[in-house]
Formats: sequence, structure tokens, C-alpha cells
Amino acid sequence: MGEMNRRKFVTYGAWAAIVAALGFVSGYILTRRAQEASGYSGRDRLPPDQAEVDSLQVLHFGAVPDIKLDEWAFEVYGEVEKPLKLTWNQFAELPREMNVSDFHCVTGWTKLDNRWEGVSFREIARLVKPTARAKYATIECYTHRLFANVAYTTSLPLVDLLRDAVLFAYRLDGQPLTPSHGGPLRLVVPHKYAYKSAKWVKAVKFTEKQELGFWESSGYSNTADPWTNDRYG
Ligand SMILES: Nc1nc2c(c(=O)[nH]1)N[C@H]1C(S)=C(S)[C@@H](COP(=O)(O)O)O[C@H]1N2
Ligand SMILES: [Mo]
Repeated sequence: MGEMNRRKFVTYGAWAAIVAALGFVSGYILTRRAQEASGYSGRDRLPPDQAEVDSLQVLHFGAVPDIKLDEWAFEVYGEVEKPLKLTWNQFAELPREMNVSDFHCVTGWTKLDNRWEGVSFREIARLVKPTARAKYATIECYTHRLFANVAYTTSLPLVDLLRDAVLFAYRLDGQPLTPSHGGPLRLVVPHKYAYKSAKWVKAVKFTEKQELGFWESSGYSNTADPWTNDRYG
């Protein structure tokens, strides 16, 4: 090998090592952030009595609603100074965030490392300016017309919704979110059991008192903390 070739070879080698190291470090950081986002603190990545599955299961009450993007709207109202109603194109222009988190269903399965992209709850709150009375929000969902009388809702304290990893997500693992997983838009609250992660989000109502959601009013925990096995109310 000539001197020039050797030098080139060494230079490429050094670059390859740097790229590999960056990949390794960013992989490590994403995994750590996924754990933190999901409330992980101890040694075991799985909350008590959960079993790992290798893909997100499809689970919901009723049937997948048929939502047309040009009729879709996202509304925010209640205890806010600036109520908001956005079309799909307007929503898509809001600042986009990406994060990786774990997903824990109360029926016992956990899917680790889901890469969600969308708009943070925090960004929405910034836009609507919650009043001083606002302490909670209820998430209201689109429903299939055959189940129109049982609209799915869930609610959470604003302190939970304002956490870093809480997103209104429209992409999952690099793809547009499919209807069965809540597309076009779902909420993701990784540090709670997944019934708090409402699919097919239609509206957000800021409230002074907490309203009980769909599963929460039929015996499931309102606080829904996977790390304390907090399944039933
Ligand atoms: N609108 C709506 N959202 C919902 C539900 C539902 O029945 N309706 N089920 C919840 C439950 S119990 C789970 S486990 C997750 C499942 O999300 P996935 O089907 O994308 O895995 O959605 C949550 N969000
Ligand atoms: Mo669930």
C-alpha cells in the first residue's frame, strides 16, 4: 500500500470509528430516554406483572372509525384563554417532536421502544393558554358510527400531560400512524397504562375538576401507574 493510500485508509478508518461510536452513543441515549419517558426507575425495564411482546397489539373498544383527513379537525376548549380548532394541514405545521418510549397495556403486555412523532401536549398548552383554574384535561375521541353512543374518553392531571414524552402522535416507527393504532392522531402517555393513550383524538377539554374516562368509570384505576401495579380503581 502506497503512502497516500495508507493515509486515506487510516482517515476512512477513523471516520468509520467515529460514526460507529456516535451510533452507539445515540442508541444508548434513546434507550435511556425511552426508559425515563415511561417512568422507569429500577433495574427491571418491565413493570410488575407485565410481559414483553414484540409488536404493539391492536386493542380498543368498538371498531376503528373511518376518518377522512379533509373532514378531520382537532379542537381544544374549556378552561383555556384561546380555544383552538385546527384542520389536518394546520396541525401538520405545528413543531414536530420525536421520542422513543415503552407502552404498557393494563391487560399485561408491554411493547418496548416505540418511536413516536407528533406534537407535544406542552406545545398545545402553550398555544391555548390554560386558565388559572385548569388542572386536568379530558381527551375526546372520534368513534365508529355504530358505536356513536359510547364515545371513548380519558383524562389526566395537567402535571402528567405536560411531561416531556407526552405527544399527540401521527407517526410511529418512521411510518404514518395507521388507523388501527389510532391514526390520524392519538395521544401517547408512556408513563401510564395505555388506556390513557387515547386513539383517534378529536378534542381536548381543559377542566377544573377531573372527569372520569371510559375505562376509569368502569373499574379501572384513574391514576393508572404501571410501576405500582395500579390497575383497578
Ligand atoms: N379511542 C380509543 N383509544 C384507546 C382505546 C380505545 O378503546 N379507544 N383503548 C386503549 C387501550 S386499553 C390500549 S392498550 C391502547 C392500544 O393501542 P394500540 O392498539 O395502538 O396498541 O389504546 C388505548 N386507546
Ligand atoms: Mo389496554
